[in-house]
Amino acid sequence: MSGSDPGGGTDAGANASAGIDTGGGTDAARAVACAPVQEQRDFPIAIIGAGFSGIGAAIQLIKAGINSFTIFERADEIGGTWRDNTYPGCACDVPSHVYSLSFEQNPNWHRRYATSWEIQEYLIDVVDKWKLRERMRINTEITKARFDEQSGTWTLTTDGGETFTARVVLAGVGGLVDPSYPDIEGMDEFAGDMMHTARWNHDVDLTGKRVAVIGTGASAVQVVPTIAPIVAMLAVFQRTPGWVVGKFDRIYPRWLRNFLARFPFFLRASRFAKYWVSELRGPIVFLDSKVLSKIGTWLSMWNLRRQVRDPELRKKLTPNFQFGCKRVLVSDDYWATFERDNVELITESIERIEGKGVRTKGGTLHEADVIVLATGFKLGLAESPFPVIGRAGRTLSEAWEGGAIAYKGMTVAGFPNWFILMGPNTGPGHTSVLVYTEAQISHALQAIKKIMAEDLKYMDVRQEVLDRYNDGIQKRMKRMVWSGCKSWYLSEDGSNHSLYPGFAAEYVLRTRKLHPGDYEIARS
Ligand code: N01
Repeated sequence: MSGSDPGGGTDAGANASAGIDTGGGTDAARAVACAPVQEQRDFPIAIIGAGFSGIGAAIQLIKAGINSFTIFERADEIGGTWRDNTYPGCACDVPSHVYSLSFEQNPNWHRRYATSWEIQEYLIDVVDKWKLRERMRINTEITKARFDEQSGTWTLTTDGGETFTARVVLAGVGGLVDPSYPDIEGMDEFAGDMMHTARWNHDVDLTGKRVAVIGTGASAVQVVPTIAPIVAMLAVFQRTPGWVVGKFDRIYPRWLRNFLARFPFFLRASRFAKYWVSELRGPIVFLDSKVLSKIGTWLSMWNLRRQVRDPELRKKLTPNFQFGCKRVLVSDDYWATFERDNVELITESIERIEGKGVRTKGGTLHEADVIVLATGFKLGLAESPFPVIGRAGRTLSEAWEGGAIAYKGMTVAGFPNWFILMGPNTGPGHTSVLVYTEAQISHALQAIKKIMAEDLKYMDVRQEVLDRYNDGIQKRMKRMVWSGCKSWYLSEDGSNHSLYPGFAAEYVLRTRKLHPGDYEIARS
């Protein structure tokens, strides 16, 4: 991995003169900074979540010379998605040279699309390099956050009943974290093993077993081809077929990895090229354009034709919604798996689950020893992750009654100094989410610097600024392809509070500069 010296704190001198705590700022800050971090209860900055966004934010704080922060992580290890998703075949579906932190680029990816364990190892290496564990409280779930207007501080309560205070909170709790379990009758009756892809039970050996997979989304297209060769029988229950394009994955040979490590310019060039290829292809995936969708459809149909010869099977696997409407799936071998003798595609709806397997509407019982639920996630960024109580006692859930909205995906009126990472309308359907996350981190960092340098009590985005921004986002949504079908992108009422309707580059430009006028500012 490359990157600047973690101990260095690049702008420490400049920030100290601006009043930011670099270990030598104001008295209060100095006292805070001098206490061992594990004993502290009061922080200028708290980060919630030690996934990609929390880790990225912590590094950028350190690089800016801001050392007084802590990270709360509810699990016993860092990594978020990449700690939790360990199902066979789990891998990134965005090229790893782009799906990694720009300030911690990694020449050592073993393949174009890294496996989940390699991404998790990368994150652990980054955390160790920056000594972030010293600033972390693992096994500590934040269960409530309350803002006190008088002091301009957030009080965070943990599952253990402890309380901590912070001036600024960076909430990096993730968008797709908690598994979504289907509501199928008889789930409790199943006599075999049942597991969700996002909570894989590695004690269950699938070798020679009859396995039923429910769901055919991004997780299924990875797990199905991986387990098919080892199981006795695989029944895949498809409710809606998805568009699948070729992955063209490949192993990066040692000489190439050595070359990229030796000449980081080429590593950056690879990232740059992959980023722009995905950006330029973006409109095919997100614009509601018949012409562009045709290109996507053609590419996917070509992929189907090269993988499946049986016309009946092809028909069953062909989606009937516009390309891009649901997340486009990426795989070189998912469709081909259905040509195997031990794999069956079941398109009849599920009636119920019974002790011996899955019964479909026509009355057939598909016997199984193991059921795998590849049924996706609850959309975390559509709702408050835990009670968050802002100014005048209003909760974030109340503020989001009509749908989750945040100014530039980060700040909500009435919740001062609370910055969401991977917040509403900041997900991409076409490129690496980390491009957005990094833009949010640098935006929040500008606000933090201002708050600390000017000793502000708080910055609270103006309601009218937030509303205007959200109106613009929702207006643009009408030109996007996502409303034509049902997917996790959409809330119950059909509105989209998850994806950003445009290019990543445009979002980055839009968030590049903090405009203090957009915020109500309270001074100490
Ligand atoms: O979940 P999904 P996922 N009966 O919601 C079906 C990210 N991700 O875990 O389409 C029967 O896409 C449901 O059917 P339908 C990525 O952003 C990334 O696969 O609603 N079926 C669907 O087929 C992705 O978009 C990677 O009709 C039921 C499936 O379950 C997101 O996570 C890897 C059902 C759920 O598909 C979610 O992907 C994996 C029921 N009751 C995931 N309920 C990377 O590589 C649901 N389904 C980075």
